[in-house]
Amino acid sequence: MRASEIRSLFLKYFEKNGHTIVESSSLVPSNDPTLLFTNAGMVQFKDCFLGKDQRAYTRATTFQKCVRAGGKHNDLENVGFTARHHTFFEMLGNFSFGDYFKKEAIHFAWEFITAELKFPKDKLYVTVFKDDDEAANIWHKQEDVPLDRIFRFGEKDNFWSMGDTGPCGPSSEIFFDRGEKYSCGKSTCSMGCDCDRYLEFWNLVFMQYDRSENGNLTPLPRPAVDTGAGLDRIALILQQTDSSYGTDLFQMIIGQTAKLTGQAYDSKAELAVSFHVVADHSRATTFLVGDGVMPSNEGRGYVLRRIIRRAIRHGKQLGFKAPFLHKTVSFVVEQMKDAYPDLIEKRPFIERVVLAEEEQFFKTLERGLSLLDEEMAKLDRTKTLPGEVAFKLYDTYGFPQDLSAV
Ligand code: ALA
Repeated sequence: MRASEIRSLFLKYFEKNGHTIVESSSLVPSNDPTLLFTNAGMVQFKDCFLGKDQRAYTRATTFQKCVRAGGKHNDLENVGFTARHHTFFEMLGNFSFGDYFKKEAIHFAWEFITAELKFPKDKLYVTVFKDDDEAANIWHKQEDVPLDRIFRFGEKDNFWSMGDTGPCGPSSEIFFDRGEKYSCGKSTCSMGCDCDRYLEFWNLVFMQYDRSENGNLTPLPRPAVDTGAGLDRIALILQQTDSSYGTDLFQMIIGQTAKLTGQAYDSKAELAVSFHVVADHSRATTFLVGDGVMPSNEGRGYVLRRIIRRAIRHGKQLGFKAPFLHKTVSFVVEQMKDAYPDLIEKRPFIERVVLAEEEQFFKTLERGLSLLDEEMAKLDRTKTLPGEVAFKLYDTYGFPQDLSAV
């Protein structure tokens, strides 16, 4: 099943179950100074959860553009190294604003996964918040999930908050066991292990509280539901690829990048990391610039600048000697324009902004990289770059710290 089919199957299923289809909001949250970027599907509904906004509907469904780089949910440094982390991704979601709660949320998710997507039940596991007997009972009694497939975890894994403040609540996650082949091989590897075997692909948050700046939790006016499923992860499972980079969301972008640089792509070779980083960061760059974020030295613009520079650094590994990112972002537009038609009109602007940023950085890149190489050659096996070198790379050559750390 192609990603485009997954998107529409999801929306259709929830529409059939009384949800209003709402468009993805911008990556720049409107009127929310507490967040750098839209990092989840619920962001555009924050005030609905808080009871400050009344809509014509109490059930909604979306596919939402998200960026998790900088801020509370930050996956930047994992990108390229795992099968599943991205700076930009699309989150499928269904939401209830004081309408249904745990029973229905669990039922919808399970029915969609097992009846519509047809995931085999014997590959699925669920988790609940440690004290949430109610959710555990619903999984077991209502959906027949065996008790030994229901795990309980604490705050870190099963309590979700959008940021340091705002709506939050206990959560219940659904995992797919990809099999022994993807295990890290450690004797401790079991459900919940951070490796690529047990893939968390869906999160149900039972929104119950508003967290204030001093950490106090105030009950929401009405309990609500916020769910999120990673489109790329569902595609990975259905298309049975090694990582999300093997899915149709990425293959064309990677294939075209390989053609452009003249290097073959092999998902198992060391160079694959650089292909993945370039593809991931090209997506984030396309959508961020498309939503009006400009590279700069502060705030959102600085996160974008870091993403662009990291992509260029990896592009160098792939053999690019001149600006290329303005071309890979155009592959992203090709790939995504059916789902996000506004990209067609924005394309010349995105390419212009990216090219200007690339040209500027390429000027200092070579010199910075030779300094970095020289210093790396001096390092022993601890591989710690002295602070003053990292600072010089930043200050003189515009290398953000995470770029030197690649
Ligand atoms: N808001 C929840 C998440 O992002 C669903 O995981």
